[in-house]
Amino acid sequence: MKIVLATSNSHKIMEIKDIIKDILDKFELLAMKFNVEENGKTYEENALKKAKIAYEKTKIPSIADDSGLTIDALPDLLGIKSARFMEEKSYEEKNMTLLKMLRNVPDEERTARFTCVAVFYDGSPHVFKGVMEGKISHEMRGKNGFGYDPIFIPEGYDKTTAELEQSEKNLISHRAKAFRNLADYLKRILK
Ligand code: ITT
Repeated sequence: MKIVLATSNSHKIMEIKDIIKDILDKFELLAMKFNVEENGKTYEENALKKAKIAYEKTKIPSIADDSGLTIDALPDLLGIKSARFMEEKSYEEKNMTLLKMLRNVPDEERTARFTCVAVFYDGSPHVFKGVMEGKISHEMRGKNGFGYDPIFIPEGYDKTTAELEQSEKNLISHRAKAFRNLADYLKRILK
């Protein structure tokens, strides 16, 4: 059996393959890019749109995720618009800008969370959600991961997710939580 992983983000592909590695021998995972306008109002709408377009184009059951960072002190700035914030700029510039905006915000008000909604679409949608709570750091730290990882400190840690090894991030991340549930579902239907 083949399953399409619809994403244009190579970091996501690496993370997802690692998270679901124990079931990767059960099917062939084909990572593919599709042009999708992400204009939904929720992560779920966008993830469903990506997975559905992939399924309609390939006729193969398809997986997609939509994800983002919510910073409580900057409501509405990122969230489902996370990929489009300062779109033409590098993540170094985006992260620096966010840190500047939060310059005078004390630790207890720097709360934030990453959310991921993963959808498996095979003619009908199967939806899995994961959240990782944390706070925004005072400076950029670490080279691993991608996107906003250098400024996000998960709850219970003193390192950013860019300072964690991929395997550590994949134990606790929003994407790991969503995709572990998706993998459990696939295990059941592929039996
Ligand atoms: P696809 O839609 O093609 O999968 P994308 O990068 O556009 O790729 P999203 O629409 O889900 O993905 O946008 C999510 C953005 O949120 C992503 O580009 C990052 O800026 C941020 N983000 C999501 N998960 C993240 C993570 O684990 N670490 C750091 N940043 C993350």
